Amino acid sequence: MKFFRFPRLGTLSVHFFLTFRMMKYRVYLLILSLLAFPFSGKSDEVVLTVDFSGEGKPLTNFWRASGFTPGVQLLREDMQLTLDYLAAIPHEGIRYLRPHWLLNMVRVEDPYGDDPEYDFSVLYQALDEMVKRDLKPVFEVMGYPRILGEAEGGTHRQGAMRWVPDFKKPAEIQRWHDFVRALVSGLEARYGREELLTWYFECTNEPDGSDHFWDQGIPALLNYWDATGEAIKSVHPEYVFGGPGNAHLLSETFKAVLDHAENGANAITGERGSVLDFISVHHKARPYQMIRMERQSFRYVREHHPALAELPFWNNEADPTWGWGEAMWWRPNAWYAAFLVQSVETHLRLLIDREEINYGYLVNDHNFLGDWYQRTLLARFSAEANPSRFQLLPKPVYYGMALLSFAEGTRHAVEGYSSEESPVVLLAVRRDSGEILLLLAHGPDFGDPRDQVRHGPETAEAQQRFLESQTVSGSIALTGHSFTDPVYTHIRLDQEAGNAYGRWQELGTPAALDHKTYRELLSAGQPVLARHNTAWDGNPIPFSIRGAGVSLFVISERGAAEDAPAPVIRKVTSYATPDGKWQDFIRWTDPADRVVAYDVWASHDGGAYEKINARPVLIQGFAYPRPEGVETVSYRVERRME
Ligand code: 8U8
Repeated sequence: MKFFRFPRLGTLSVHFFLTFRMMKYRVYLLILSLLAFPFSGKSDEVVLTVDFSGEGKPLTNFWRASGFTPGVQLLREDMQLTLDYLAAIPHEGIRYLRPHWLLNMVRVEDPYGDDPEYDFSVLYQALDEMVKRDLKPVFEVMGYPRILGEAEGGTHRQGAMRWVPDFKKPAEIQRWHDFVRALVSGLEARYGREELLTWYFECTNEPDGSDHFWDQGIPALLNYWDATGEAIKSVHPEYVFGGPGNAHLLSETFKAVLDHAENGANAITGERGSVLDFISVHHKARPYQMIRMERQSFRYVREHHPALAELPFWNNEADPTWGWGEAMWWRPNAWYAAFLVQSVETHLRLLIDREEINYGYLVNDHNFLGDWYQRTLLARFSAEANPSRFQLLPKPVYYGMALLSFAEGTRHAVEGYSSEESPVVLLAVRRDSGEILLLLAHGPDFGDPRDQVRHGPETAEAQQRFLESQTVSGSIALTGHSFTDPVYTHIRLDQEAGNAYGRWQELGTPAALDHKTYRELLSAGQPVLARHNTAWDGNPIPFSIRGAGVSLFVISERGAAEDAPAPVIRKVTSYATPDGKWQDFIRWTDPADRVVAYDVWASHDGGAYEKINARPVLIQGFAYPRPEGVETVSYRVERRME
């Protein structure tokens, strides 16, 4: 059995000079972990059944989003390669991005004069990077223009003198209104009305969170709200504005915004009520705990503001815990991918079905730039001497988003969970293509994902041991389908399959990656095609997952994708690597609306085409560290049938 050690944990077990207090603390921790994991080594046997004969319920991807901060990172090349990766997730599996502080990119001269001029060019440059990849913002109206020239009356914020209105003063509220109107009109002129109708505008992030986000109190926030909402609507009444994206469950700010939206005196129109097109909250927890928090927030709305209860309800920072930058051992592992699937499945089963919530978007804030242990989709490697050059390795959480992207169509009920809070969940979907998709996730609850930050490495080790001792096996029985010559495909992501982090550890945790290692780790991280278009006899499909994992089973009619036109390469972008070489990212689209595995072929300097992927590619993109000395490369992408 492979045991993947967290490198920062290994050395800490032997300490000769423990103080008495530390000893006491360790004994306490030991007792705590024994109490927390009384059933170590649990092995579940589960028989799941799905009947596809009924109509099912429509399922569209309501989790196709991510977030990061600050927005100015869009101008960095490592974020741009990250965006290439997001755009390569099939079926627009990530379409929306929610960056903070976008307005810090705006510049203004003479903000207090009669006719202030705003310069949006840097903001446009940043948004262009998203829009050209078909990514759309959840546009938080957040941040403050930087003052050019004389900055009299400005406020020092985020490294510059900025125009920060006092939202208690009517003249400044009006000025902010006019600024937001100029902003949205400018966006409309640049990107078009049709495009903006697909965006979302949101208030400033977590106004009940730290002062860093909002420090003017609730009455001023409500004035900001009116000015922002009315300005957006004045450009087009169907542009969407919502919030409040509160950090704390049922906070005063959350309640005040709801009350103001329904009953408040509007600071701009003088009428009753304010704009609120969707309600957003931030509840970060393990899936079943997260559901309880969202249920509490939603029930508050239904009870106190029934008029708002039909609005789309979002959790747009639906992470396992807060603290994106703090190291957590489970982030490079399949548990985080399983968490995503569990989160989607529990939202459907326990909130959307039971509470009849009009659910908006479930957004994980997981697109930060950082390492294996931080809240990132890709682990970043770079040389200290040249931080603008980098290599990126997709983590299981990235491929989790990719596997989830296929889950659209009609969903069918699953029977056979051992309890309502089952550690193994299944999404059963019939796609419009006719494929049946079974997305199975095993994400055992190992305790609080923050415990490593609170209690240190021993707790993390205990959690990891517990997780790895949990296995589940069983089968999925299907009825009510009508295939004539079915085949099935099995894609795995777990401790053995798609574990680039594990391979990186076996290689001795190199801080810098040479080209060969980079290529090897890119390949090791890909989910594994355990079976591909294998005849299916209709019998229950067996599964087995040790530790955390995600398994995607796809059942389809044999040869169904064979006649579809070939995939089309959309873009090849070159980025420098830390060792002075080049990597190309090849991105394509595929007219076949199916779960497909690809091969990528390259011709170097006009030579014969050779296959450059060691293993089948399951996304619509491929990073290729180019061999040294090669000047031009042409690419071709093919669907793999066998
Ligand atoms: C300390 C803290 C507690 C909490 O409940 O929520 C927080 C949210 C806390 C600190 C920061 C905070 O900011 C949001 O969450 C961040 C995070 O790292 O979890 C980021 O994901 C977000 O950008 C930020 O909105």
